[in-house]
Amino acid sequence: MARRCLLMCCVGLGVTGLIGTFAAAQSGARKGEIGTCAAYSGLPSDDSETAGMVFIRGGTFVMGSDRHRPEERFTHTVRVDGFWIDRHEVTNAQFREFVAATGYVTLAERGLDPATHPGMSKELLVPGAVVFIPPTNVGSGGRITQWWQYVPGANWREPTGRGSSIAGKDNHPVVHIAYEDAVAYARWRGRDLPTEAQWEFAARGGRDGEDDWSSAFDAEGKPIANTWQGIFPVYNTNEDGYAGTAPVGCFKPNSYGLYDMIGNVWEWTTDWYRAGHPREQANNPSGPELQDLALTAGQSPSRVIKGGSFLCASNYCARYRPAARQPQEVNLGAAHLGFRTVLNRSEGGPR
Ligand SMILES: [Ca+2]
Ligand SMILES: [Ca+2]
Repeated sequence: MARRCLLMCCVGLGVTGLIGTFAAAQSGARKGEIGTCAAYSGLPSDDSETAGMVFIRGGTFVMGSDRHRPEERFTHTVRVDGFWIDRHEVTNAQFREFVAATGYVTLAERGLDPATHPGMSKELLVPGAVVFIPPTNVGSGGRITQWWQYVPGANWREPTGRGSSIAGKDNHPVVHIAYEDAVAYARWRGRDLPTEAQWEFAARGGRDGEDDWSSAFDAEGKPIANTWQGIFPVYNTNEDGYAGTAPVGCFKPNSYGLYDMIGNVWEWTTDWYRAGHPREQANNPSGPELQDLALTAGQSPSRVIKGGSFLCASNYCARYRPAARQPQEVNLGAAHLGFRTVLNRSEGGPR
C-alpha cells in the first residue's frame, strides 16, 4: 500500500482523492466545488455572506470526555445557540483573497516584537514558523523527540522555508497562522472564530456521545480522515493518501456536511486553554477568563485547538476525536494548524 500511495501522491491525487472525486460524482457535486477533492478551486462558488458555510441548529450536547485524557474531563451538558460555520478549513486561496484585499502581513512574516517578548531568544525573534521535519537521528535512550524545528522564513506562502511555495495548493488549508492572523481574517469576512463548544458540537455532527475514533477510522480500521498511519514520527504508510495536508473536502463530510473537522489540520478556537472542563452545565460557554489561567512568568497564554492533524497517529497524539483538545500558544502558528470561521447569527438573519 505504501508503495502505491507513494506513486499516487507524486501525481498529486492520493487514494482518498480518487475516492473523494468518485464520491463527489455520486453526490452530484460539480467539478470545482467542495467535495471534488483535487478538483476543488479552494473558493466557495458564491459571494453571499454565508458563502461556504452550513447552518448548525442550536441544541444541547454532552461536551468533553471522561474516558480519555484528563484535560477532557469533566463531561458536562452544554447548550449552544444556532450558528453558521465554514464547511471546510480556510484555504490558501481564501487567505490570499484576504491578503490581496487588505495587505495584511501575518505574524510569521513580521516576527515577534522584542519589546513584548523580552525573554525570547534571538533565533525565535527572526520571522519564521515551526515546521515538521522527520527526524533522522535517534537521541539518547532511543528517544526521538526533535521533529519540530523553527525555520526562519517559513510562513503561509513558503510553508517549509524560503524558496518553498504553495503553488498548486490553492485548495489546501492555510497554515502557519497565529491566532491574531486567524482573527484578522475572520473579522474581514464579518465573522468570528468558533468557541470550543461550537466547534465540538459541530464536529460531533449530531452524534451526541461520540467518544471514540469513529470520525478518523471506519469499522474496519480504514482511515476516513487525514491522519498519520504507521509509527510517528518515523514511518507513515500514507494509507489515507496524504503525507502532509490534503486538499479540503477529500474525505467524507460529517452528517452536518462539514469536512475535515477531524484531521488534516488542527483548528483554532477562541477559548483560553485550561486543562479540564467545569462540571456545571453551561449555555454558550466561552472558556475561562485570561486572569484565571495559571501562567508562569514569561509564559505565553494558549488557546484551545481541536480536531488533530495529519501528524496524529495512534502512537502519538491520537487526538482525532471531537472532545480532544490541546493548548497552542497564541503567537505561534505551525505547519499542522489552520482554522475555520463561524457567523453568529440565526438561520434567517441577525438575532
Ligand atoms: Ca495522512
Ligand atoms: Ca481539521
